[in-house]
Parts: sequence; structure tokens; C-alpha cells
Amino acid sequence: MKLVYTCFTTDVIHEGHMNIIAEARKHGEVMIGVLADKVMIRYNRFPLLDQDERLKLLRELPVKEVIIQNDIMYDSIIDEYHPDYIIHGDNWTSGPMRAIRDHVMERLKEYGGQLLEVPYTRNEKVHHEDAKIREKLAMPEYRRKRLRKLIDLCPIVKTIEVHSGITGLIAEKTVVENNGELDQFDAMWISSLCDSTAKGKPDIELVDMTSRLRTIDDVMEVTTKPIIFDGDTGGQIEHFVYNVRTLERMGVSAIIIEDKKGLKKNSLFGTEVKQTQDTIAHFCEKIRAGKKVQLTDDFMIIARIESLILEQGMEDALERARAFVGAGADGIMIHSRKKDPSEILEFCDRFREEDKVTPLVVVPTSFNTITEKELTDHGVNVVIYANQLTRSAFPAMEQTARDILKYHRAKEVDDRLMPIKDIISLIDEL
Ligand code: SPV
Ligand code: MG
Repeated sequence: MKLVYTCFTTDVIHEGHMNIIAEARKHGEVMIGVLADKVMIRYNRFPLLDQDERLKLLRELPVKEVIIQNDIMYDSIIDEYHPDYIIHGDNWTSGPMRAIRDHVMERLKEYGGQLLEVPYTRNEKVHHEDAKIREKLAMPEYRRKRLRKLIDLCPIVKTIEVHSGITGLIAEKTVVENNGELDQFDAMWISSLCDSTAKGKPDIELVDMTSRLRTIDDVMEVTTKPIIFDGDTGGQIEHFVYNVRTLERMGVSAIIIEDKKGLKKNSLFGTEVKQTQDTIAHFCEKIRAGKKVQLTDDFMIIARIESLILEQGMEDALERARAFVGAGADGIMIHSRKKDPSEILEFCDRFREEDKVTPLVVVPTSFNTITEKELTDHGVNVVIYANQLTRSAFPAMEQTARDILKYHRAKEVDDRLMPIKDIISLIDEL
């Protein structure tokens, strides 16, 4: 009997999958691979069911065996089972999935295996099933808990700044192929700096919560990935508790609040402007108050320590970390504006000597030579690219404005613009 292998990344079985199985059965005994959670999130959407539940679901199907596939490129499967056939829908002939297809074809050639491709089932019902899964992922109860799951699943949760529907779409949809691996962002950061900048306002807690909530809603409308909200100082404790409730209800996964008080200025100014750090006791009270009002176990309150920014020293930063975790903080963000990452790494190493579990978050804007791998090696769980989308868009838009003024027409700028066809197809129609 020949062995026919197919890999599924689905949590709902529809006509398209049944079609593939029927076709596969014509050629031999069928084995299905369930793509492992940690691999699936790197290239496909986040699973609604975890890998064990998907394993159970697929074992109901008329096939010989269902196993877990632990790599995206099928190497482990090909090495272990040498399937005579690998079968897949023809939807992987273009886009980022093409790299997987090319690799599988190369490997099959080595021993005379064959690739079978069946036309992808595109009908109203299948389209509706896919849309339903996507919509579910956008719902507050699914979105909110996803950050905690990602912290468990990923070596490091890669987070990108968003401040609008369009930047949300970039965070949601950008998938790249790099050295035989597919990759994408895991989560989104609603930065106070970029949310304020998009409105032409300074980053001093001037853009009020009503407006910030509107930004979150714009992002949520078009995305499914989890949101980490930059809560600045968290404001007055009496206000903070209401905001925790609101954010949690909306499906935000985490708020990060920084231990400053009074008029907040952006951290990257450091000691060049007057900024005041909160007392440990008062900030702990704020954390405790927030934790007390939240209703689910999913939502996270992450405490951000400004001691290195305000040149208060490593011991102060570590003392605060201990106290904030003691007060119930679900994570610690440590910030620095030095180009050299050594103070950040020292903090992480010393924190990890004492605390192996509390998630650590960093924002490598200034110390941008550090790689995700190095951060992971020092115990960091979440990396936030906090402003790069805004900073890349601004010079591009400014140059376009200058050139239209210079040439008195738009032809000269056209080559560097996104084609109209692409921009109108970027937004999904319902
Ligand atoms: C933000 O993105 O608004 C932040 C990070 O708080 S930083 O700008 O580095 O302070
Ligand atoms: Mg901020």
C-alpha cells in the first residue's frame, strides 16, 4: 500500500478538506499531519483549538493515522515516513506558502515521491466557514487570552506598533519567507507616542482615553491579533480601575503602566526634561487596585520601570521589580534609552536569577542592535517594536509632499507609490 501524506492547519473540517482526503484515498493509505501550535502561529492564523484538540478532531476522519507535524517545511515527515505522495490544495503555488511547496518538491525528488495538487475549494460555504473562524478570533474572549498563550508558546512574542486600521492590517497580514522559514508578528502595541503623533499631539497624556479607545476599536475592527495597550502612567488610581475594566471588556490583552507621576513626558527624553518617578508604595497600590477589579484571568497588568531612564540605578530598578511583582503585576517592562544594551541585559539576567517566571518585556528603540535571539537568551518574553511603522511612514509621506510641490504634478513620485489596485484590494470585503 502506498502512503499519502497531507498536512492540515485547520480547526474546522469543511468540504475542501473532505475533498483532499477523498483524492488522497484514491492513491493509498492516508496519513494526516496536524501542524504543531508553535509552528502554526508563525505562518498561519492562530488556532482556535490547540493541537491536541485538533488531533482528536482529525482522528474522526477516515484515514490510517493522524500525527503532529513539528516543522513547517515537512522535513521531519519526509525523513521519517518517506511518503509516496504528498497532497495539498493548489493555494500554495503563490504567496509566502510557495517556499514550502518548492522545498517539498525538492525533497520528494530525492527519492521519487510525488506531489499531488487539488484545486482549492472556493465556494460560498467554504468562504463563510473561513470568515467565521476569523471573526471568532477577533472576539474579545478569544483575543484577550491569546497573549498569555503566546507567551507560553513562543520563545519571544514579537510585537509591532499600530495606531490605525491600516497599520493594524500591516501587523495582521505581513508574512515573510526568510531562510526557509515563514514569520509574522504575534501581537500589536498601541503606543502612546505614535497614537499621539498620528494626531499631531505631544506624548504627554494629552490624547484622552476616549480617543485612545477609539484607536483600539479601529484596530480591532480589522485584526485578530492580541493588543498590548500603552497606558502611560495609568493616571489616577480612581480612574485606572475603570480603564482596566473597559480594556478587559473590549478584549485588550494587557496594559503597561509606567512608574511615573505628574506630567508624563516620553521616556526617550530621559533626564533632559523634568519627569518624576512614582513612589514604590503608590505604584504598588495602583497595581493592586487594577488587579482587584479585573474579571478574567486573561488580562495582564504589566509594570514598567523607569529607573534606568531616570538614572536611578540598577538596584532601584530591581527593588521596584520585586515590589511590583509582589503587588500582583503580571509582567515587568524594563526600559532604557542607551544605545548599548548592556544595562538592559544586566537587569534581565539579575531579575531572572530571582524570578524565573514573570514575563519580561523590552522596547529596543535605542538599543536596536540587539537581536530577538539575544533577548530570548537573557530571559525576555516580549519584544515591542514601538514606533518603527510611524517613523518609516512619516519621511516617505513628507518626501512625496515635497516632490509634488516641486514638480507641480504627481508623475515623478508614482514609481514609489503602492499601486491603486493593491490598496483597494488590501481591505477585505465582507
Ligand atoms: C511608546 O511607544 O509610547 C512608549 C515607548 O511608551 S517609548 O516611546 O520608548 O517611551
Ligand atoms: Mg508611551
